[in-house]
Amino acid sequence: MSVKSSRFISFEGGEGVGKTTQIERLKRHLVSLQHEVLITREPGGTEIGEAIRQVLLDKTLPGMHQDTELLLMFAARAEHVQTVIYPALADGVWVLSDRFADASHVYQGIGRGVDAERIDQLECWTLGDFQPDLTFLLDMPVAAGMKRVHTRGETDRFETENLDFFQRIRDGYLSRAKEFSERYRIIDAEQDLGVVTASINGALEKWLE
Ligand code: Z5A
Repeated sequence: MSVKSSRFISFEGGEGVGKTTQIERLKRHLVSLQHEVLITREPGGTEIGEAIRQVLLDKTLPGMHQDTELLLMFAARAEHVQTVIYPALADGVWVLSDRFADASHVYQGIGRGVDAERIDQLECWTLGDFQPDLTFLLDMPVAAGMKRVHTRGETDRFETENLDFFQRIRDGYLSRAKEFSERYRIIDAEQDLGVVTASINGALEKWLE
């Protein structure tokens, strides 16, 4: 794949950390710098991926086996990279994704307890060595993030999990950020909206230097 000046940036973190809000703000910033930008998300980002997302988030379908959950995440991802992400990057478009493969390592691996080797195998099959160029981990205490989500109202199948699960997710992301520190930037997501945005823009500028 020949990539022009494009970059692939993912946003990760637990519940209610502000990924969706900040990704829109980063897009505005990048557009002001004359970049062409595509926002996408996982699970989702394609017609097939969005249909898979509905199944994955449906809380009237409790008790989904962890292997099924993992395979559906990677099925949606295969469609996403092949039909949206790779073509956009090849066209010189910056791609900002609300979650990517790190989420499978953390939610299905550390959260659900799926064997890490299985996740690595699926990742190798569907992505080869393709990774985000940069990953923003929006980090904040679990209870504060859940409070934000619950004031929003309706919850999905994941959001019905307990505090222990989400603490494992937070810890899992922090240890992944440490392991892949060259591409991860940890952002304190508990700060005011504008401060979080400034931290992200500042980290991006440094990364681009
Ligand atoms: N999942 C998985 O298990 N495996 C995988 O491989 C993948 C995903 C890819 C769907 O993800 C679920 O899929 C997710 C992981 C799993 N599990 N859950 N739950 P999602 O990204 O669609 O759902 P989410 O993580 O729950 O996102 P969210 O709840 O929409 O949160 P967010 O996008 O990070 O936050 P937000 O919508 O921007 O903000 C939440 C609220 O807080 C909103 O009212 C904002 O106005 C407010 N907010 C945001 N920032 C601030 C600040 N700084 N101060 C005050 N208030 C703020």
